[in-house]
Amino acid sequence: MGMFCNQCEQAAKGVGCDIIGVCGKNPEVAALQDLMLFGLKGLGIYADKARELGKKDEAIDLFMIEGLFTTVTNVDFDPVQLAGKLRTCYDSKEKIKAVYETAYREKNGSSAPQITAGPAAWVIAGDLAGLVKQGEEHGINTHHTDADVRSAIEILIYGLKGMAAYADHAYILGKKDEEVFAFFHRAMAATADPAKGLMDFVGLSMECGKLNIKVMGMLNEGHVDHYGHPVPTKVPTGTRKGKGILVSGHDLRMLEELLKQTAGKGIDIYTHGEMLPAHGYPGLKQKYAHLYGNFGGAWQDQAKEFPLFPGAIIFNTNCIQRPADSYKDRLFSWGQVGWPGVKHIPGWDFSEVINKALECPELADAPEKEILTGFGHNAVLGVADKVIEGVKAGAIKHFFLIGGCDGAKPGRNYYTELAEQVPQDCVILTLACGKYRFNKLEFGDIGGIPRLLDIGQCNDAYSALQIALALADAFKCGVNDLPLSMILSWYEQKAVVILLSLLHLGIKNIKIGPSLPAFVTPNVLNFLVENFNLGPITTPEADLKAALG
Ligand code: SF4
Ligand code: SF3
Repeated sequence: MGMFCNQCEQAAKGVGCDIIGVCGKNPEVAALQDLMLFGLKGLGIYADKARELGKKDEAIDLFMIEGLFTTVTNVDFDPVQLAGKLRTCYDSKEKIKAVYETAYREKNGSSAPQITAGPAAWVIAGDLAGLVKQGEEHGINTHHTDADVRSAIEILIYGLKGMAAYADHAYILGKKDEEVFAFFHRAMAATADPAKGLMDFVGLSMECGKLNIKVMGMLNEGHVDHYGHPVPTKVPTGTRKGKGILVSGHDLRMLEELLKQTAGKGIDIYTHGEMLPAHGYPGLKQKYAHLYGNFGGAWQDQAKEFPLFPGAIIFNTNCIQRPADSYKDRLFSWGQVGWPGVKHIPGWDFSEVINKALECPELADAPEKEILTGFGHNAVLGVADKVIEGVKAGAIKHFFLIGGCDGAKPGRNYYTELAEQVPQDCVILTLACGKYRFNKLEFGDIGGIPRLLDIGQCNDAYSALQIALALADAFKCGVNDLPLSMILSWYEQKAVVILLSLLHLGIKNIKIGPSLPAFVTPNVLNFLVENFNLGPITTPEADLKAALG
């Protein structure tokens, strides 16, 4: 059985994983995820047509988002779980097809034209082996016969996957948007439309970037509505004596529920990876004293670090890796996450996780240094006068946004070296899990403003944009004219959609690394270079010189 996947930065040999995923995705799971995309195209076709006739179904809109999120790198590796979701995908497609056909008949007095081929006509196989076989017939290479068009389709689909993850978190916080729902369907339908060409997918990708700003804004609003604006907060790292649960992922609402259910139970809650910014929210940190500290580094260190955390561990989103036997029995998944043999918590009752934490040995009294988080746009713009004064007086010469995903490749040391070499009169803004490359280093401050400002999770790219737009406004210039350089690291598809958002805003001269996406063909790359001067990272020395020159 073969596979082909090139959606993330780890794609084998910089081309694609074709025997087994570097992430741990095997050919069976790869086929099921490919089939999920195929099914979602069919669902998108009918949901789009139904909308044209004024009909919609929120359960189906939500499934489009969850289905896409499921196929993000390091989310769902469980074939049985995936097979269940494929059944929901098929049933949803058939349901919205019926809605469309009824609406068509009501409007036109005749039956809707039947679609007899492609994803809209998909009939689900009866068992797991059949699903895998169907998935094998609908891999990435079937998206289009032309390599450049296929590349543009992949950019769009990966952008949609990233946006789906953010839209799902926003939905869980009660934020949803009709324009966003409609776009997911329209864009997925377009990827199956033979009449669409390269520039259609370029246009849809830019639209995806635009809507993703809206989605990240909704998520930001959801976070702020529930938990207040983040405030600069010192977070202990290491552990303290007592029982503990480690929460990894991005979902703050799930963390809140766990905090509620563990209150008074003598269990400390620790954040891992992208959950670190949770400590900055007053509605979490100030309300729940047992939200204690942050443990470990970025996602790729989990197999090394989780054995050192003796309590229960739960993933609410990416990035899960193959668990070692030493901690598999105290590991849990939630939301769209899945790994075979890892206990999945299907709803909001975390008793099993809590009981496991109480059974597990206590954590050691082993505190490490504190780190700072909580510099969302509200906090940074609260000291905007000081920042602007600093720039005008020459005390702050330049801003560097060094952010994005972390990963396992040795080339990612670039980001540590870059941060270390940023001159003393420059401020570093950071976000997402790439910050673990340097967030325990000392950077000092400039006139009371810390030189390293942790804006938050990857979705807080929204906050970074608000800061950049406010600075541009204060200096009466465009974002491209600011003394600001964006040097980004990418790994999975959320980084793809954030890049699309930056490109939609016309932001130029972005550098990305540690390597360029395998799904971008030379012609598409030329397009990006010509229009946006997007380029790969080189060396810290050369990139700093270019930025400051
Ligand atoms: Fe390979 Fe990345 Fe695809 Fe996993 S998600 S199979 S590592 S390209
Ligand atoms: Fe990290 Fe997975 Fe992307 Fe949210 S947790 S940024 S890699």
